[in-house]
Amino acid sequence: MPLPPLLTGQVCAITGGLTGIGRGIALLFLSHGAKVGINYLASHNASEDSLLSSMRDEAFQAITSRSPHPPTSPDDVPLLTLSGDISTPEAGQDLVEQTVAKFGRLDTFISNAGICKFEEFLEISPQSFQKHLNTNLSGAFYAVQAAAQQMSKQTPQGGSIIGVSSISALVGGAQQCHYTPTKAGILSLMQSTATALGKYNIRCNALLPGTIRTQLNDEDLKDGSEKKKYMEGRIPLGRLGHPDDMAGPALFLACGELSSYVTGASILVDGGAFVNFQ
Ligand code: RM4
Repeated sequence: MPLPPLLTGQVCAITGGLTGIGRGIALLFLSHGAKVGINYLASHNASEDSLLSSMRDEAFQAITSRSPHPPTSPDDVPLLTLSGDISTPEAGQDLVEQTVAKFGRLDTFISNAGICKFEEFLEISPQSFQKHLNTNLSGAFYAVQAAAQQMSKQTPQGGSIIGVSSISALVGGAQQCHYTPTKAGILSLMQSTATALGKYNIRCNALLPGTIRTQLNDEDLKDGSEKKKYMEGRIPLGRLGHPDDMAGPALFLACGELSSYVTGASILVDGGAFVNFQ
């Protein structure tokens, strides 16, 4: 028996929502009755048009499988898609403003957009370092600030902010020296914003995905590679994660009925990898 819709009428916005973890969360939230705005980086994916239209179709099916009153066609799915480069302050503001203009308010905001290019530390250029910092950490800061400005002024006041950090906030990665500090930064951002925003009834929490198979690690974890075999071997649940594995924990944090006293927390979703030392 599927769960009943848990986010009926809620408005959510997600950065980096067209692919990977962001897309998985957006689809589950839509199926639970939420209205969703997503941001994505234009032309970042060769198949952008087909990703956009397949998302509407998948959302339509997901909603139909759960809701007693599904929309009549994929065109009626309450999904807003906006392109924008999240490393600029304007992209986060635009996502918040347009989501509110279309759906009326903002209940949950998920800062998810991120990049990771696996590179040897001795070869990381200043440009590559800056790009990781600007997209992953500055982008999260600007977008979360825009979301919090909206949530603090709306009636009823408040909301839930989720920062997609990583197991990489807690452990190192030899080819991720430009990336892991940004993920530690997002964890820290959620801790500080939780303390700053409690007075506005805004909860802030970090999600820490383990090794989730997405386009970020397409090359690093390609089928048949030693690295893929190694990673699968050190995960007690015996498999890499799937974007859908992140969606349930995000739903918990979005749903006030389930998590109203949870703020400043972090949820590690890694199949047990972190604790599996020996
Ligand atoms: C994660 C973690 C994973 C890696 C991705 C790209 O945060 O380090 O192992 O595959 O980043």
